[in-house]
Amino acid sequence: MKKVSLTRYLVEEQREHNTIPAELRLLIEVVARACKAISNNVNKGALAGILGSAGTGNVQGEMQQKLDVIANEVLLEANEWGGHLAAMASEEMDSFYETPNRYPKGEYLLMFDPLDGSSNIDVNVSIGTIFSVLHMPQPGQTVTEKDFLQPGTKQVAAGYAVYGPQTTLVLTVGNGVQVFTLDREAGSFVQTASNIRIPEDTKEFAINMSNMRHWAPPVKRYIDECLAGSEGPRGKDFNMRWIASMVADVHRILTRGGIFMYPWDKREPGKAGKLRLMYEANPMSFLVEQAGGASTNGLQRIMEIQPDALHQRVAVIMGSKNEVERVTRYHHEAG
Ligand code: AHM
Ligand code: MG
Repeated sequence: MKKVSLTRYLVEEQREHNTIPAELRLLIEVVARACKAISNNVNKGALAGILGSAGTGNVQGEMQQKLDVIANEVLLEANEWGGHLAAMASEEMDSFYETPNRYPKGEYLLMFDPLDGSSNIDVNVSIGTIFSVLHMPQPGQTVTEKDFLQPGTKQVAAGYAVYGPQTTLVLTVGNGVQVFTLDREAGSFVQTASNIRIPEDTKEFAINMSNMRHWAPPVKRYIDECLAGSEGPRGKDFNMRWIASMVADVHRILTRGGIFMYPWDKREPGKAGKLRLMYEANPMSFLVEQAGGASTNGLQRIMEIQPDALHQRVAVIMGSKNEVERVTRYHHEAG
């Protein structure tokens, strides 16, 4: 079987489908290289002194881990000089980072959650990096926050790396979802699955059950029906998984199906959920939809939401199409 590296995939994809201009190819390769560096840090763990708290808080008031800060710096440094980016925005930075004047400015905007699943870093459970790419609306102009506030349908590429038993990079440029595994000896990502598809039906759900008392009635109804098993209205037994790293939970769903939910929660009504639209929900929705799944906030397709702030939060329901449509229908029925 021929070994297709990430570089070869990007070159051939451009040749055949014209979806990856040279600047975008450079951008994706640089992000992949940064993920390799983060993966090396993750692997060393305590040996490199990278575990534990950084002693600082981020813009959302969450405590930062050392690895949150390291991963953010690795991504910024890797991407600032290549000439492919106008600016970057990150879950770990208050405002966006414009390409410094000493470097040429490119036509893309990059957004990332540098280290997703921070609560799992110190306990040696899978974590990851999520990224999303947009066009800069007017390349050459000074960047403003408004330039980033484009709906997810405008993404030109999105992906994530999951640092688990293997380091895996999952990518879409709008033409299916491709999976690459890091070959540590060769030092490169090698394609290990192509055009993956999420089964439309599932018997597996992922939600943090400890928040049950705070959920809205449609979410409670859906989970109650799953829990009732073969005796209940669904007529089948469901299994539950919750890794508490969105990358790892969504990776499982892309691999074997399932539904992932981080719903709206009545504790913080104004916030609409825990996960971030620009750094987590949009890129993951793009991947899930490209693999034949669906993704909504309970009422509308996540990728059609017009963002009004960089750090905006959103309720997330994504995965196997028929299940996501069911939960969305329950929301509409509840008015
Ligand atoms: P993070 O980006 O700060 O790590 O937060 C996002 C994570 C998701 O990966 C995961 O699905 C969720 O938070 C877990 O939250 P909880 O600890 O409430 O289960
Ligand atoms: Mg995250």
